Amino acid sequence: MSQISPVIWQFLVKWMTNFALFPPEASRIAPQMDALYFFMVLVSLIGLTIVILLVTSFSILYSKKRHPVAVQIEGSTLLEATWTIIPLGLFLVMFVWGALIYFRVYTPPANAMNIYVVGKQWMWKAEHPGGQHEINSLHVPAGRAVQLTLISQDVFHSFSIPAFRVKREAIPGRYTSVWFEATTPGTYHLFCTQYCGTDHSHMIGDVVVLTPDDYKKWLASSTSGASLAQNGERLFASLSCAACHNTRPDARGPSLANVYGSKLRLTSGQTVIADDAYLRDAILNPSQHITQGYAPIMPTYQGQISEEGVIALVEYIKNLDSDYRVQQTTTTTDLLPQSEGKAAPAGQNAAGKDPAGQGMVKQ
Ligand code: HEC
Ligand SMILES: [Cu+2]
Repeated sequence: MSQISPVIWQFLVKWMTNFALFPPEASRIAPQMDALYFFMVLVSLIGLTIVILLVTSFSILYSKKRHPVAVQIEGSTLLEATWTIIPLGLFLVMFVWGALIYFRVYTPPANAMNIYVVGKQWMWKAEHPGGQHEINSLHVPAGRAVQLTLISQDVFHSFSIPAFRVKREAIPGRYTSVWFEATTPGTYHLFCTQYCGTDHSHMIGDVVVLTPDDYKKWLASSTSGASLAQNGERLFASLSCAACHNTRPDARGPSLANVYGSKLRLTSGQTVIADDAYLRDAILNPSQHITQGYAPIMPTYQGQISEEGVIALVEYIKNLDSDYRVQQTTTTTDLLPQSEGKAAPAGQNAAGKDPAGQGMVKQ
């Protein structure tokens, strides 16, 4: 007997770690998520125990041998109220608790650093603001809020990091986001958790959590020479966007400086916030929402720009402060991880120019 139990124990431990049934808790949200999970397991176990006890004791107490003649019971309001209200209370606790965690997971803090992730059959491509890109791996610093902006290039995928307890769908045509703060340096699994075709099972990778110093080193060693915003600047020039979007007084399109995060009034009377998703849509489906005061002359770029290209353009527009130029310093690593919030430092040339003076309708 004493021989067997350590063997079973070892087997259990090995099984738990190797089969990843219970992955490590490597993000800030993970222990909170697990607490709710354990609470639910506990409630279920208590419920199961009560049911089993009642079934066995009743079948003994009220067996045909002891009670040959059945007695009809007409019901008890007290009893029914009890077994309704107690479970209702328990389920409401789970609901509120779950909702609180849900909102926490899907509301990134304002100072989160943003990494774009593009899913496609069958790989994950990550794009860092400094221009570093990687496939089926994701390097992030520990102790810092990281927001992922996800999109798919083809079908639905789902991006999941079990050790962080986060998961989010990557949807074609729409940005979605999720955030986490990794706590422990190490390498963790990354999965696509939505069946997406033949090689779905190969759509896996590693999340590498580095200390902030190592992360800086990694950024420096994997730089591609140009930041996302700079790639966007190049695309902006080569697609002739500047023919309409420029700083000339007779420009045919609105100034895009400072447009990110602003409120735009549309000809339909609606007001919209120009977030990432809106910028993407403004480039691909311009006729869907015309900014007030402008003619619907912007051509669609649907099918002409890759998802990575759109990301670069969006990142470029996000970093335009007053002029159609991004700072050269955005090339490298110094934009991360100290600078909270915006990826690129604000331009020095911000002085004096009022972007709203360009005829942009802003509230
Ligand atoms: C033929 C002129 C023209 C070209 C070329 C053009 N645009 Fe536009 N763009 C406009 C006009 C006019 C609007 C405002 C009306 C509207 O919303 O469609 C606009 C709106 C936008 C908006 C929404 C922001 C706002 O304030 O309304 C974005 C973002 C944008 N353009 C980006 C681009 C990008 C990126 C390119 C190049 C890939 C581009 N545009 C090429 C004329 C143009
Ligand atoms: Cu997939």
